[in-house]
Amino acid sequence: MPKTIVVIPTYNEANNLPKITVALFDLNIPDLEILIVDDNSPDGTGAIADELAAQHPDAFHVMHRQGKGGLGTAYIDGFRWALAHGADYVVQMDADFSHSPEYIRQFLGKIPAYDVVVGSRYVPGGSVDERWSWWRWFLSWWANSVWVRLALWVRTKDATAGFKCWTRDALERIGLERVKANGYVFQVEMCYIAERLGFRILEIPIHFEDRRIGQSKMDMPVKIEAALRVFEIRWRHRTVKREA
Ligand SMILES: Nc1nc2c(ncn2[C@@H]2O[C@H](COP(=O)(O)OP(=O)(O)OP(=O)(O)O)[C@@H](O)[C@H]2O)c(=O)[nH]1
Ligand SMILES: [Mg+2]
Repeated sequence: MPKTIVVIPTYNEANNLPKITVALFDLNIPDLEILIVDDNSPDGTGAIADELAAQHPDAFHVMHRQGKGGLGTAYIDGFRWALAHGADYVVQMDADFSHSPEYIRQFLGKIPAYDVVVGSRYVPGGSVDERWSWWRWFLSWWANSVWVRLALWVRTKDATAGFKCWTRDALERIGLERVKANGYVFQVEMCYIAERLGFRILEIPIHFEDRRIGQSKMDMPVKIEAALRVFEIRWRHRTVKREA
């Protein structure tokens, strides 16, 4: 049986963590384990994760980091841990139910025929929260379907997607030490390297729901910074090439 490790970074997800854990274990996927990467969340998410680890000692693990270190490094640390602990497949997802655990079965059904499966909002059948204003929808569509595609020439329709399943081999070939982005563009950087390396990438449509608890932090300065950082990514990986 291949081993699947679901890596979930958390910062102040005390209310979501127990629920997402139940939802994941209820999938009854054999050999599925969860790794939480918590950054000493002020709301006590780390202690809740420790309780869950005590309840499921073989299948639930926690990495405690000292303070808010950002989503990108949380994923890199989590991926490294997953590889070191024998994962064949690594799923990345948020704790806030924007990424419905229901899709994981579909992801695993397509792996390992693909190197990475992406839960995509912008392929036919994909959608975003009905509560999004047209302006928010337009900005997100423009960022993904126009800006990133033009700036980086990526073909992936949802280059900022954060819900993915990687094979072990794909993460090893990426070489996690070369991934440097830590904010919202972390997902774009991973996508760009995957395309440069010629990975077989499959986008599966998902419905993306907004977090139910808590407020979004994606304000305009953060968006502009992310938009400009794609050039940094292009420069950094200019020599990365598909292996023969
Ligand atoms: N460990 C860690 N986790 C983080 C950090 N920042 C965000 N996260 C987690 O990463 C996932 C995605 O972050 P979100 O805050 O949901 O980002 P978002 O979906 O763009 O924004 P929202 O609209 O607030 O949902 C969630 O599970 C967060 O708890 C961080 O600095 N460290
Ligand atoms: Mg979110």
